[in-house]
Amino acid sequence: MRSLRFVGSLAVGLVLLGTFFFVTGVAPAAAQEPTVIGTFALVKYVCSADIGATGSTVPSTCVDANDPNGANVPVLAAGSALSFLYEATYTCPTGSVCTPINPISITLADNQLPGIAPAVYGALQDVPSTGVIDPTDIWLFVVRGQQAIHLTNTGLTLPGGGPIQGCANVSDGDGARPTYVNSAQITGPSASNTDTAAYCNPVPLPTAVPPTALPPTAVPPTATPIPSTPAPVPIPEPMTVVLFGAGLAALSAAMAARKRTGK
Ligand SMILES: [Ca+2]
Ligand SMILES: [Ca+2]
Repeated sequence: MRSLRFVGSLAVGLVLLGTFFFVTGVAPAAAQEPTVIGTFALVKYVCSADIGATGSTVPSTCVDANDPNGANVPVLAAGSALSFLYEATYTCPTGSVCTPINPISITLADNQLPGIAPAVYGALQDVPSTGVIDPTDIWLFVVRGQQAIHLTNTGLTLPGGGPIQGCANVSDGDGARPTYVNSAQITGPSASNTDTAAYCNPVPLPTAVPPTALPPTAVPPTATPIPSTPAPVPIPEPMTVVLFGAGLAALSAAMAARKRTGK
């Protein structure tokens, strides 16, 4: 009799408990999937500007640039401002209940930026917005204060390796050249993912060539003036003196006198 009353009480209790869960919609803990850590997907961007400390979108100056020879690899002048942006998406396996992740419990490591920890930039999606990374949240992290490296420097070796030959298909059409590639990894509790980004410099302009000294201009020989033909000197005609009259008589007398005197 006592056992019948116990069974009856248990049945009533189960009915009441079932009614409570039906009304509140809260499932008993024993019926839930085990709480798990979700997965992270990482997209690493290279940004051709200082994108600031905070934001809730991926700035237009940022490109994914996974393929070092892709057409979207930015061409950045050496010394120009540069940022890196890291987009982390947290997802939960279907049918599982995932633990929200505290941002400080994940790490972002960039193989070309040893010792630099990306800082929280903002969230593309943050539901609920309670300061933790919930399933379906998308959070952004940033590294600022970078400058594009002069990648053609002789003997340059980057911390994570390279430069490598890339930028074969960028829009300037100047072909392959030394290219920077970095790989970032996000690691949360029991989850990780990697992604890359790349950039290169513009092909240096040809070194200005000083103007070549022109050979002296050949001076055409001065034309020798052709002397003008002197006017012919008139040759005087032989002169015949004809004496007549008194002149002839005087000449004859003078000749006769010279004959007498013997002179
Ligand atoms: Ca990328
Ligand atoms: Ca959140």
